[in-house]
Amino acid sequence: MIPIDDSPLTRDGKVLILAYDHGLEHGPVDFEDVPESANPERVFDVATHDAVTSVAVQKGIAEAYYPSYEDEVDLLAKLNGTSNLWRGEHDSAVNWTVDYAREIGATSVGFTVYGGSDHEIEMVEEFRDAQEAAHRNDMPVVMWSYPRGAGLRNAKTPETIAYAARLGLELGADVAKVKYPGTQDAMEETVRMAGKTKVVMSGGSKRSDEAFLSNVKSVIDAGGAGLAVGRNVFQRENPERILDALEKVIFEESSVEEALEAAGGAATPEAE
Ligand code: FBP
Repeated sequence: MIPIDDSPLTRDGKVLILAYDHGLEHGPVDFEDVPESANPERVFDVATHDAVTSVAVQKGIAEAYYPSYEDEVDLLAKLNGTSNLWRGEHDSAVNWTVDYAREIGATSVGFTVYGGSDHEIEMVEEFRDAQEAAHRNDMPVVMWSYPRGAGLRNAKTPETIAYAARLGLELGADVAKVKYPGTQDAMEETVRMAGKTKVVMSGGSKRSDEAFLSNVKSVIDAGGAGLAVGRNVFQRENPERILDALEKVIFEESSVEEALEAAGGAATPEAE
């Protein structure tokens, strides 16, 4: 673990990562509702919002688009990732090295570990190499800690999510990105298990402003550091609006109601 409170990944100790690796992980289906979301420039433009601490992308997007945004946006290199076309046991290819990510301008790295997969051992060993290389270069490491695999039942129970956060601490992640465990109490336990590793919630599929912001508020109230979010931002017609509200909840400790009011009132996704 390295001190990360002075790194661009954090603002006042909090984190809001805008994740945009969905074209690889899920495919074009994630861009269907808002066709312009397939254009990475739209997401980099959105990432210039003050609420966003870093944008997380894969190598190809970083190489092709980041040079135009390097003065305005902080880059988190998502080092591994696998397409939804892969039908085998959960695993993730390492697509770029820490050194190459640094050359492109990344200041932090992200790495998925599927604890419980038949490939857990190799994934953890790959994580070791990336974590050590990143820390030698003072780059924070975010673990996408997602217990998954054919032999793993109930991957989303609070106990499993707390275990996922603990994997982050044990394996040297500075930030563990986990699914929301369902309640604030469960989130508190998840944060407790993570010790000095910061915990951020994985955004998940698109839902209403109120439902999404309530989850985020519960993470902050539980001592979590924030959020790594993709679909709940880029699948909205007006991503800036939800970022205005997220800025209030994450960095200003506002209530959901105050945040929505500041962002111009509640809107369901359907009403956008
Ligand atoms: P979302 O906020 O859209 O869930 O994005 C976060 C993220 O971890 C992405 O980095 C990744 O592409 C996706 O979720 C993985 O989602 P899934 O849980 O379906 O594998």
